[in-house]
Amino acid sequence: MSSIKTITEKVDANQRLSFDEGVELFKSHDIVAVGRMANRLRERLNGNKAYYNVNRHINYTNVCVIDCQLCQGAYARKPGEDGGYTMLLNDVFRFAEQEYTDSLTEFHIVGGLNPSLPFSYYTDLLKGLKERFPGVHLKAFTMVELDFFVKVSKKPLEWVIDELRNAGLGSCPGGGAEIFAERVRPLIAGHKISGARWLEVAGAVHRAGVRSNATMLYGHLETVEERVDHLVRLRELQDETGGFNCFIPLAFHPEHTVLAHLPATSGMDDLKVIAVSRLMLDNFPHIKAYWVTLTPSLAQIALKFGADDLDGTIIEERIIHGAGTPTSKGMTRTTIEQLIRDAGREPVERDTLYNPVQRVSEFV
Ligand code: V47
Repeated sequence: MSSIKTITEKVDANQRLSFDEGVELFKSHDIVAVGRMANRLRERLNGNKAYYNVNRHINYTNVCVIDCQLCQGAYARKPGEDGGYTMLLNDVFRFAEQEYTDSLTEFHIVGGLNPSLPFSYYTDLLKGLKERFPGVHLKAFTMVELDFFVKVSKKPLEWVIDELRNAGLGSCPGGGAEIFAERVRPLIAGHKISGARWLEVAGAVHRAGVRSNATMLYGHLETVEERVDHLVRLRELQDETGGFNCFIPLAFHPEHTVLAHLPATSGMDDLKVIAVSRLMLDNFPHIKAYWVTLTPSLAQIALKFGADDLDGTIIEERIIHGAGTPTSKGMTRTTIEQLIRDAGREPVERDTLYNPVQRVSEFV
């Protein structure tokens, strides 16, 4: 078994950590040592920069045929159930117009698996948004949605990805990964696609030249070994394709879900997940501290524990707010930049693909 000292020496020598070392890091109570190690690697990769973007979320439907314990009731509704909604395309465009400002660079678009929508809904949605907002990057559809589109269209996955890209898809968000391990995945994600399928779809997306993100939902029924397994599987795919931009650990919010009896994650665990993710995912360019699940204060501290990105300004995130996260629904650029500066980091507004955004005007 490696000690924290041996692991530190490996990290400093730029050597890859093993599965067992990942487990060892999760089991350590020395959060300061683990955090310092992750911070050194983060500074080697990203210097003093901390990234954010100006984005808005569009959740086009909450109707979903999957019986995920983590989402049903909190956000998702079964077809025909009270509280379900599906936006007509014109409603999507009207909503986007309301949300749009000159400083917006990304729409983050995800929804439930709604069997009443034809595949053309998704391509028309992208085309309609691209026509109206040609300068805004469309980060749309998780691997779970892409797999569903294959079933809806009855066409190969590669065809689905091509059609979406031709319609304006810029990249894909990292949702739906949950936790890959076969034991625990069905306990939180019902009949959602397997971890192996999620990775297969992500591989096809990357091979088509489209970049994507990856997430891990933690703080429910998973073991630390299952967390490390998730990270190692992502690291292996990234070795193969290089198509992941960023990794986002998502702290589980149990409120309003069928897992409401579970305790919320602790600050120690949240910071440890950020740090261990940074250390294990040595081939991921960015680690995002998602302020919506962590709270802005903890996300700020995470910038010293391995994270280099805070996600965006977001107004109206529905999925995790549906499960009771206490954070506000949006932040201004000024607030995000201040959080970053107060952490001693240099704020960099980025676009979805991490190119710096140059602003000529004052904050909007
Ligand atoms: O896949 C669902 C998670 C994800 C809960 O790619 C929950 O840039 C906590 O993927 N408590 C959607 N989490 C969000 C997501 C995301 C967020 C920000 C940026 C990016 C990106 C992606 O939210 C779902 C699921 O894993 N989730 N319910 C809950 N109760």
